[in-house]
Amino acid sequence: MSQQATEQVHGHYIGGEWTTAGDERTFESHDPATGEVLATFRRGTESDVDAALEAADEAFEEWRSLSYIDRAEYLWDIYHELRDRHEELGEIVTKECGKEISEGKADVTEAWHMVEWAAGNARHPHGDVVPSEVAGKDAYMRRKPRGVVGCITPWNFPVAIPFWHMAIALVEGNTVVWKPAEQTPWCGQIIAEMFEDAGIPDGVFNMVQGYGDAGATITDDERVDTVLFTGSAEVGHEIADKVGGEPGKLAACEMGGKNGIVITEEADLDVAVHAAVMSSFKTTGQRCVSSERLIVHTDVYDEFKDRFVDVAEKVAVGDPLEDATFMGPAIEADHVEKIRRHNELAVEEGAEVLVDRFELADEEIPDGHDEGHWVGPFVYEIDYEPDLRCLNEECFGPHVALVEYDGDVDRALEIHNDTPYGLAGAIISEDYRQLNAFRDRAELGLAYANLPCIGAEVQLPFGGVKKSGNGYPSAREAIEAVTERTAWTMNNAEDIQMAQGLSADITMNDD
Ligand code: UN1
Repeated sequence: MSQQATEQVHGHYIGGEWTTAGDERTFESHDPATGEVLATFRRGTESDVDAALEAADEAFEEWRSLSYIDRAEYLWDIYHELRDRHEELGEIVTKECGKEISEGKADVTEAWHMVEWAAGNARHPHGDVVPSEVAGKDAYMRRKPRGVVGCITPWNFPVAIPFWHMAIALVEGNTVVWKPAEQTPWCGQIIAEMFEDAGIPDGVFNMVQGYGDAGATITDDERVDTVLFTGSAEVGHEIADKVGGEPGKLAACEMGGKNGIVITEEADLDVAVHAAVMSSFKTTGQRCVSSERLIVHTDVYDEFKDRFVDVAEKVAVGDPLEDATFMGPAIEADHVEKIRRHNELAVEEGAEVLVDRFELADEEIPDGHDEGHWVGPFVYEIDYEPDLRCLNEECFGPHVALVEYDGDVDRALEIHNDTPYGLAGAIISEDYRQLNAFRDRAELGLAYANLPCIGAEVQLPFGGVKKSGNGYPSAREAIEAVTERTAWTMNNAEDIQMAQGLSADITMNDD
């Protein structure tokens, strides 16, 4: 499938075949900047998921018996295709999910970085040689694939996150059934075509397009051994709850955050403003790691506020395909409504609004883009109180609170940690003791110093604590979720000797 929208209805990729069997219902992918229909897709049903799981289950034995390096070869083909088609795919990402073009391209770059990590890792050691108390014994920790992995991915990183999940799962010897986000099926289609082009054996990789009902059918099925999920806390917790009740099944879920940046009295305010603007407004605030709370020391509060507000007033919202754009549109009309509700909630809870560009001025909306889902920065200040919903609930938009604090870094940490989430965050300070205090005590999976809290590299573990996640569905940590460990102990001696001083003598009644 190329850049042109087509009349064709695109199907699922199951057992090495494209299929439009099953339900007649379809859905469309739209450009969030124009409202234009990009392509039409078949909506997956229980029977499509069933066929995909059957194919994945059947393909597993043969796939697992290949060497790591042979499995990785298929991924190397995809790595090259992602690189060769960087510009084209970056534009498709931007058209389908509205991220500005540097972000569209970075999504594709992040995808090939993950493929490179996973395929390169095929040649690295995959276990440990473990010493034994008994000289005649060799002990090892080995890994084997779990089986069928169900992958459910979000729209905001429509190329990168599928590869966070699938590159690792496949190289480790699992087969995959994947449901892309319903907002970005075009990216899903292209990724499936890449697996087909790479000649991956039938049934090893399967894709079913559709909505949450298709996703739930995947996660609920007993043939699925591991679920990898990245998306909303609501869905993630439902999956974690259900899967937790099924012995032998695992779920690694990465959900949202109510991420904060602490700006202390020792901050360099150039760095603080830059980091806060990037973290709050890049991707129109629609990253799990975007910041929605700026916790600022009273000594630098007024100056930081003036400077941050000044940039938030002017930051360029517009056509995401234009290089000069900083923020593209929100993903869909319902999401704009959700952002509106969060902005209103803050006001109801006593916020002092500093910037309200929720309704953009007519002249800010690019020509021919009237049907886009436009929304600009919303910045407010509010006195900290533990129970404020606006400081606890994730908006997933360009909606950010300034909270003033007085006292030492412990006070900042107390406010910072007072949310149910714990994904990403940052501290801006020139004082290494403050930085170290944040590093050690901020309740987070991803902590940054003098940087934005977005933009993690793929070789780092990615995931959160508290409500933000229960596992790390990316890179090294995904290996834990898609493999079983075996402690393999082998005796090289001629007799049996036990550890821990345990007697190996067998005594009998007539001894
Ligand atoms: C997400 O926030 O949904 O760290 C994923 C980052 C990206 C991934 C973000 N590498 O900002």
